[in-house]
Amino acid sequence: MSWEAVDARKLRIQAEFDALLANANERLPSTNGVFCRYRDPVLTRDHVPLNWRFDFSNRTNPRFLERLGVNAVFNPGAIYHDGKYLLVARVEGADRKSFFGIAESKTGVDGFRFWDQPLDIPDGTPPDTNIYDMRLTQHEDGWIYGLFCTERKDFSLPHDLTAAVAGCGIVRTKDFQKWERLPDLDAGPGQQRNVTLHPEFIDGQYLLYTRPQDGFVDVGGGGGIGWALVEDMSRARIAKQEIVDPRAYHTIKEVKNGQGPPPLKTPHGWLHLAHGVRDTAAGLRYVLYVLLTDLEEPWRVITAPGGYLIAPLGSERVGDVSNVAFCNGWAHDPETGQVLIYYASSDTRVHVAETRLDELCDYALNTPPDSLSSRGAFEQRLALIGGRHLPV
Ligand code: M1P
Repeated sequence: MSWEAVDARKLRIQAEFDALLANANERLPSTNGVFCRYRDPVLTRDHVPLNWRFDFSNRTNPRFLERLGVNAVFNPGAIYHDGKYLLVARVEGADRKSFFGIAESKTGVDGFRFWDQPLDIPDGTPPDTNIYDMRLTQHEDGWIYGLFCTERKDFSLPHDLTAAVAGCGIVRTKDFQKWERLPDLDAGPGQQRNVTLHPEFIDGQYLLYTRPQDGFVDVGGGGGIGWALVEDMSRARIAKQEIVDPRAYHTIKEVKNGQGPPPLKTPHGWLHLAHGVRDTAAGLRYVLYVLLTDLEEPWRVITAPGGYLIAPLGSERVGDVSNVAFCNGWAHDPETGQVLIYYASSDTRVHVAETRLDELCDYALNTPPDSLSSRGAFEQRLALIGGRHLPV
């Protein structure tokens, strides 16, 4: 290929990248009144800075070939910080390994741009094989914590090359520049994924939402989303965990579920967003649902609307792991009440859904629970058609 052709390709790739980052997003009309989707994903693999993929030197890369491919950008932790929306996204290379990148936007719905350098998280002890899905919590102790999954080979099964162990890694920062890695959560026997830190102390202790699981993929006897107390995040250890939100037969969370971002405080209770998983002939299906728990005892569910709030729709349904909606980050602006839900579709890209805290509370308080049978669901539908109050 000639120098001219290489230069032309370089210019085209740079121009496409610049156009993508300048692209204004468009809010779509809401179909259910609870939230609005946006036309375009807010983060994709194409948003990753070009110098994370290409060596731009004519001397060492005269053909301008991609040196390190990026497969997907998904499952970001989110925070509204210093008047900006920050996403700590899972950036997955072509080699399947993930790392974190921070992307920033003024609007929260478009213009996300990755910071120049990916996040430098010190290696764990023992070393991590893969790290992903950070949940960010601005805690009342003054730190911003990032809890993420650390995956390692299960050396008790050396011949099973799929055998892995999931645990909870912990970092903290005050300014998103300096990060301190703390020891991994000691959760006793079993595995953990989808661990989230509650933003307030409970009797002077830290509250974690957990997801005990027997295997790396199968939760086995793990009964659902749990909670546990921790005295000190710099030596986080849980002695006892109890289930807050159990799995249930013939629901959206029959196979497993997991806490999403930290809950939001509302006048009615703590508002939680979680994912529920069921099995189908086409594989697992992940959807997002809402829960409200007590303000004083956040482990006590007050109301649990039946069904899902967000399920993968249209092109969201297709990707690396199809039929998945997953969320570990949302951002609440207390001045306007706006809530931006950053959900990833099919382990491939990140979207935003816009809603308000009062609308989510209305949804949570006035959507009837799963009746657990067709007859019960029919009666709920009949009550709605007949204009009768729906019991919640
Ligand atoms: O592939 C779907 C999701 O699977 C896992 O979630 P869970 O632990 O609930 O099964 C995670 O690996 C998540 O990253 C992924 O999006």
